Amino acid sequence: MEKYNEMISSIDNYIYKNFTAADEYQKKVYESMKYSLSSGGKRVRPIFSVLAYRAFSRTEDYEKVLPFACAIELIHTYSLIHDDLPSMDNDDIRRGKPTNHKVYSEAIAILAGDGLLNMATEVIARELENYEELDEIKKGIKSLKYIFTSSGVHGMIGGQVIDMVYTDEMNYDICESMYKLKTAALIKAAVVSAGILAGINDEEVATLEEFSNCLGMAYQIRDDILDKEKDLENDTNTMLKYKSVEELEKIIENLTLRAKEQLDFLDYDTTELSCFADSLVNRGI
Ligand code: GRG
Repeated sequence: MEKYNEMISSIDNYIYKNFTAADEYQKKVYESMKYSLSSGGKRVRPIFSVLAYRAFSRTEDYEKVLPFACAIELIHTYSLIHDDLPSMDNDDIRRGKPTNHKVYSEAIAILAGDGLLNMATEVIARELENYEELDEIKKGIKSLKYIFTSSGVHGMIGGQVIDMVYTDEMNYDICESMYKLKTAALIKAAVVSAGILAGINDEEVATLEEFSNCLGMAYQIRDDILDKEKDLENDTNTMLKYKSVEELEKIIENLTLRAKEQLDFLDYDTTELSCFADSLVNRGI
């Protein structure tokens, strides 16, 4: 990940500049939001936004995608805070540190998650306010819509609902649907919203959706393999309940291949995107 350090600094600067002013009453919730934003996240989704924007706009400059990339990281962070709550996964530790509600209380953790989700909209709206060209405004709104649809009830939230509600009926197929929504949807939001902003057409959007779905699934399955011991201890619903590590390695390989085939259909230089995808699915091995 070292090669992305400069990009991560730009992303982080953009994120933290939203936290400049807080009066006494808001300090606690701001602190709680910043705690989870700065506790060691890899910034996978905003890196995807930047790489996709650079590829599909055919430019090196990525200033324009930063509000969208940053919004997706804010949404990702809220989802992790809420996922750890006693009423959801009830986790004490995330990224090797106490979870948000353990440090700031359950009430503040809920509000910090809400605050981050709200901030995601504010950041994009503030950017759109400065757009002047109609075509640019349309692309910005389409991109915004894509992000919030993918993270909503028909996307990430829907995946979390499957996780919470279908525990007893869980099987391989339900688990696959859950991964598609819970994990792949937000990765898809990052890649596709950046593509839309860069001006790709509907056919290219569909190709990128397939790329992101396959990659998001492979990313989650790699996560399952890496977290095998912990998940077994907590009886977490993962694909390891239905397939062996060897079978899952094969599935990762096929998904990655299918993801990269999609990039070959696109008439852009997607080398960086493909390289980042490889580093994610091969992490820890
Ligand atoms: C509460 C609405 C709501 C949704 C929660 C994201 C999520 C849905 C739950 C978190 C637990 C989980 C297994 C999510 C799957 C996605 C995933 C692999 C998250 C971790 O993403 P990384 O690896 O995390 O990018 P870092 O820590 O690097 O930010």
